[in-house]
Amino acid sequence: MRIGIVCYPTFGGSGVVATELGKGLADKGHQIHFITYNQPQRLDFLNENVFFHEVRFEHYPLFEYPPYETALASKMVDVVKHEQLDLLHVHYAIPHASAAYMARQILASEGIKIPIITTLHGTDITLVGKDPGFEPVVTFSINQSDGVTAVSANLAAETRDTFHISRHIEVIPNFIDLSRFRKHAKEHFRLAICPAGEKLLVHTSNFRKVKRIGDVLQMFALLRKEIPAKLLLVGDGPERQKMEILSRELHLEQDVRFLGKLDAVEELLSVCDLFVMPSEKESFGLAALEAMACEVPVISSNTGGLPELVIQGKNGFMSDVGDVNDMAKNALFILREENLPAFKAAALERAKEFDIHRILPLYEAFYEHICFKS
Ligand code: GMT
Repeated sequence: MRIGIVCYPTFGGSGVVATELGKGLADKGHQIHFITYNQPQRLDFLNENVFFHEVRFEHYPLFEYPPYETALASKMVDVVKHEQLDLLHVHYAIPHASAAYMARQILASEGIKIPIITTLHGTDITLVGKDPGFEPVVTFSINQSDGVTAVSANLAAETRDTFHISRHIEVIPNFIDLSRFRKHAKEHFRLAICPAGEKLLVHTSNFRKVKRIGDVLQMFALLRKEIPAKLLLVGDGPERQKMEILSRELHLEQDVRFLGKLDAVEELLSVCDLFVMPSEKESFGLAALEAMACEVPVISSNTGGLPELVIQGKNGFMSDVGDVNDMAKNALFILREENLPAFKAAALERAKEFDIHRILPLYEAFYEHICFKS
């Protein structure tokens, strides 16, 4: 098939999923056309089936808010026409689903049919989408998409509830490339950070409020009173500076390192003992799946789609949002010498259930179903 993929090209989970999906489909012989404003972060390879179309437009002094959606819809029209696409698959509803609707209407007026699939990733529904400033357009464009998928059953249910939508939403979970996310032998790095054999905890995110990084630090402060441990914080975003200050206030600066954005996060995860994700909301928790694939168990909140990934007491533990005491207690349990190996093994076993080779066929089947129906 010839498929147009529209996504955010940044480090965010939705962009990562869209890019990895495109790569996987290209490997299976589909022709993939990425349409976005920058080269997607993980599109750093050569493949004869992958094309990148940059959304560009001239800035004009009148535009206090650049009309990205108009430029994106125009680019979609252009690519669908000239590359003879069979399908447009947009990731993250805002503003991709409404831009796709506009493109489909323009193409229809010229006698060209193009089905649209929208994949919902989380904050496009749970945080931004339900804002009254966006809600009518989000509801309309979800209803108008030819097919809609969500990355967890919880997100599908929340979408139906929030937007009073009764249409079918196909649940296709996120996935992982186990040839990249696996245990890498980087013990020298671990030795440098934990010279006295301390336990190593890690959190990766875009440092937004929804991630509750303060809870990571609070829980680590409790844990460190009991055992020697170090914490790595990977990523960057609006909360970073506040968290650096909090880490000093909690007297953790000797044991906490802020590493900023990292490309080869799998190499770092490989040497860690425990991943911490205490988010307020998490539609799926791709970062936790990446950790599991590197044999790292997870301490998380029991929110959103996380219960569809974490198995209580097996590959990790979930606690109520904000319950840092329970998180610290569970972390201590997992990190005990007699428990850690079983949790690590269970983390990998769970990750294997989300192997890209299992999930890609679900997308292909859904594409075929929607194209046949349209
Ligand atoms: O977590 C974020 O803030 C980024 C966001 C995104 O759209 O890039 O992530 C969402 O999509 C990911 C990929 O499907 C999911 O794994 C994350 O759980 C989800 N984030 C939230 O729901 C907060």
